[in-house]
Amino acid sequence: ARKECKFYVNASVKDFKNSILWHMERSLARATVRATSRDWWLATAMAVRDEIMGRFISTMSRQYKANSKRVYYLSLEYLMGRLTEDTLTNSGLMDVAREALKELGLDFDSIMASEVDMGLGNGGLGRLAACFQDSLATLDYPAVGYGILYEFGLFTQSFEGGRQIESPDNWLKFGSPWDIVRPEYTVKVGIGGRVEGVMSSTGDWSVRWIPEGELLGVPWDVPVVGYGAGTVNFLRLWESRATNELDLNAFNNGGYTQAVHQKAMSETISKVLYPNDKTENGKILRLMQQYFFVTCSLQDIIRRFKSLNGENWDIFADKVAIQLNDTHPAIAVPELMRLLVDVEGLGWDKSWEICTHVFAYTNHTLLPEALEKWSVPFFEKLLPRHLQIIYEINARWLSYVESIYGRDSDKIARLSIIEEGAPKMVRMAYLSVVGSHSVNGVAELHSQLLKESVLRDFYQISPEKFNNKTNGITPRRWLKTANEGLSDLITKTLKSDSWPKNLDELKGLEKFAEDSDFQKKYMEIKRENKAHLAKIVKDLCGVDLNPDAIFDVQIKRLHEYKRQHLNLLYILTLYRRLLHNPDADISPRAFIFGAKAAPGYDLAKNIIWAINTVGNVINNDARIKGKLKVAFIPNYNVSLAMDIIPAADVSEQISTAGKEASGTGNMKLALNGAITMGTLDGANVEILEEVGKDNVFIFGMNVDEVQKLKAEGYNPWNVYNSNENLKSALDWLVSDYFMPGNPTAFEPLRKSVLDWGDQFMVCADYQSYCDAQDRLGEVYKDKARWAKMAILNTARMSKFSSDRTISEYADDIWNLEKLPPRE
Ligand code: 26M
Repeated sequence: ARKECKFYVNASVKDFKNSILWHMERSLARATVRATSRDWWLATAMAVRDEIMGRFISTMSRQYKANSKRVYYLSLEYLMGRLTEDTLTNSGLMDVAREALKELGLDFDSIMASEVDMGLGNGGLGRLAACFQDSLATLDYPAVGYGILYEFGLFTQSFEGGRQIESPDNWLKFGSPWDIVRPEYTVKVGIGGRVEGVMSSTGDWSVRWIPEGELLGVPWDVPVVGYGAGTVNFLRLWESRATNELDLNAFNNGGYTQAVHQKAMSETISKVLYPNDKTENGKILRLMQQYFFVTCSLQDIIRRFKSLNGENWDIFADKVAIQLNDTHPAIAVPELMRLLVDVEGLGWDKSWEICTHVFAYTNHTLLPEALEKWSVPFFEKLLPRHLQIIYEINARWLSYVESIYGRDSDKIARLSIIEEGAPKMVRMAYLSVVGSHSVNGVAELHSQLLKESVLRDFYQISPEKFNNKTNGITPRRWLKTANEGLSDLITKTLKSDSWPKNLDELKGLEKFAEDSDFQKKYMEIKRENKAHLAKIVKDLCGVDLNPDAIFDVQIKRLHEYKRQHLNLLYILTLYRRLLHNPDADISPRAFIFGAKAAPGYDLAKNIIWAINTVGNVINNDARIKGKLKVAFIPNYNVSLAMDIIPAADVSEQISTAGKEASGTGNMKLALNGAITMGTLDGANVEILEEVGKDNVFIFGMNVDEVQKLKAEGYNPWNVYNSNENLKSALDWLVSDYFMPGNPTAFEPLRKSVLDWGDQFMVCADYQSYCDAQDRLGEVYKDKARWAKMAILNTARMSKFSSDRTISEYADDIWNLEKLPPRE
C-alpha cells in the first residue's frame, strides 16, 4: 500500500526568494551584487530555517504536553555532513529553493557546496548516529541526540608526495546557521578531588564527592527535521566553558595568570574530536570528554524529568530510555548511580533498578584491541567517586556470579569489570553489559559472534539481554538527496513519491529489471553520475577517468582489517597482466579510493602512500592505453560520499570475515546500484540474502574457514611461495619500479602480510579475490545483464533503511511510542 506523504511546511518560490533576499540584507548586511557563494548559502539556510522553526517549537510542546517517553541517544560522534540540502529535502522545499536560486541567476549545487561539513565523527559509528537521528524524526519518535560540540572536527586530509598530511578542521570558525545556544540549560561539571563521608540529617552516613575543579557545559541545539517535517527533533551538543567562580577565586588569591590558564584548560575539553576509530589507550582528555558530555546529558535528562514528574522516580524508566553508542558513554552507568544515590538520595537498590531499566548498549566491534579499558589510577585521579561506585557495582555483580557458579576463580576473573594487572583496568564493555537491560550487535553475524566470543560468559548468564539490530541508512540523504536522477526515475516509474518514507515500495522496480527501456534510463543516469564524479576527480586528483570504465569504489576508514591493500594487490596484478599483453580484452577500470588513516597508525599511512604511488605510475603509463586508472580522492567525507556513491559500479567490501561488525557504506552503494564485491562479513551476508547470489560477487574464506586456518597455523609464506602472481605483486612493490631510489618505502606493507604473520589473511584470500574480480570484469561486458543486476540491487535494499532499524530499537529495546502531529 502506498502511503501519502504529507509535508507540513510550504512556501512559494516567490516568498522563498524574498526570504533569501531579506536575509541577505537584514541578517548578512550584504548588497546582492557583492554577495559571495557563501553569502547565498547562508541566506538560503536562514530562509529554510525560518520555515522549520515553527515545526521545531510545536514538536517540543507536543512532546512536553504528552509527557511521553523519550529516547536519549548518547554518542561521542555525529557525522552529519552538510545540513542545508538535507533539510531542504526533508522539509519538502528542495524544488522551491532550486527554482528560487535559479531565478536569482545562481547555480544551486555550487551555492550548497559553500557549506562546510559538520564532521564530528570518524566513520561508521558516527554516521550511523546521524542516520538514526533522521529516522527518529521521520518516524515521529520523541528523541534527543546528545554529544559534544567539538570546535575541531575530524582532520582535513591532503596528500604530499602521495603521503597523508593532516590539518585542523576549524569548521565553526565563521559560525553556523544551524546551532542555537541555550545558555539557560548550562550545567556544572566537577572533576578530580576526593570523597568524603558525611552525616545526613537522619543520622545516616553517606558519601559525597568533593571535586577539585568545576567547569560548565553549555548546550547548543541543532534541529533534526524528519521527512515531511511533521517532527523536528534536535541534537544537543555540549561545549565546555570555564566557570566564573573559578576565575574569581584564583584572581582573589593573586593568581591571575593561573586563572586564565585554568580557563583555557576547561575549554580544551570540547576542543577536538579524537581521530581514532579504534581505542587509543590512556588519554586522560578523552576520558574527560566522555565524563563531561555524559554528566551534562544526564543532568539535563533529570532536570526535564523532574520538571514534568517531580520526584516520582518510580516512573523514571517509563519516561526515559538511554542508548549507549558503543562504550564511549559507558561512564553514564556509574554517573547515573551517583546522581540518584548521592545527589537525589535514593537507595542503592532502587537506583540500580532504574539504571538497568534505562540503559541499553550497542556494541560496534569485536576486535579485542578495540575494546575500551581505562586504568584504575586514572579513574582514581579524575573520578574518585565513580571508581568507588564501579567497585560496588562489581562486588555485587561478582557475588551474583558466585551464586551461580560457586567460587570459580577463573570464571570470576573473566567476568570481573576490573581486569587484574599493573595497572588494574576498568573494562568498559563489561560495565555497559552489567548496567544495561539490552546488548545488541549491528548485523546478524556480528551479534552471533558477540555471543560466542567477547561476551560469551555474559551471554551464558543473561541470554535474554542479547539481541541484534542490523544497521541501516537513511534513504533521504543517501538516495533522494544524493542521487536526484535516480530518485526522479524511481518516482516516475513507481508513480509514487512516498518511497523515501516507505522504502519497501522499491520492490516495485523488480518487474522493470529486464525492461530494456528502463535499463537504458537507469544506466544513463549512472553514466551521468559517473561523468559528474569524473569532473570532481579531475579537479581534486588531476586524474582523467573515462565514464565508460568500471568505477570500482572502496570508501571507508583505512584499516588493515578492511584490506585496502588486498585491492592494491589486484591492481598490481591487473597492471602486470596489461604490461605483458597491452591488447588484453579487459573491461577498462577506474579504481577509486577514499580513506583517512588515524594520524598515529603508521601502517595505514604506508598503505595510502603505496596506493598513491602505484596509482601515479599506472595513470601515467601510456602502454596500457588508459585501461587502468587509480584515483585516491583526498579528504573523503560525507559530502564527497554523496558524489561518489551514485557514480559507483562496484562496491568493495573486502574485510577479513568476522572483523567488520556491519558496514553501512555497503548498503548505500548497493542502494545506488553498485554491485558488491565482498566477503561473507558483517551486513554483506544479509545483502547477499536480499539481492540473491546472482547479483553480488562473494569471495574468500568465511568466518569458520578463517578460524580453522588460524587454528591449524596459518603461514602466509606458503601462499606467497606457491602463488606466482602474489609473489610478483609483493616483490614488485619493493623494487624501485614504483619508487626509484627508495625501494624500501613500502616494506612495512609487504612485511605486514608476510613477516608479521598476516593477521588479516590478505595472502590467504588473494587468489579468490583475483578470480572474483576477473569474473566481474567479464560480466560487465554484458550490458543488459549488468543493468539487471544493478536495478535488482536498488529494488532489493529496502531492508537496510534505518527506518526499519529504528522501528526495531523502538519496539524491542526502548518500548517507545510514536508521537505524530495531530493535525
Ligand atoms: C576510541 C577511543 C579513542 C578515540 C576514538 C575511539 C573510537 C571512535 C570511533 C573507536 C571506535 C570508533 O568507531 C568505530 C566504528 O566506526 N565502528 C563501525 O561502526 C559501524 C556502525 O555500527 C559499523 O557498520 C562498522 O562495521 C564498524 O566498524
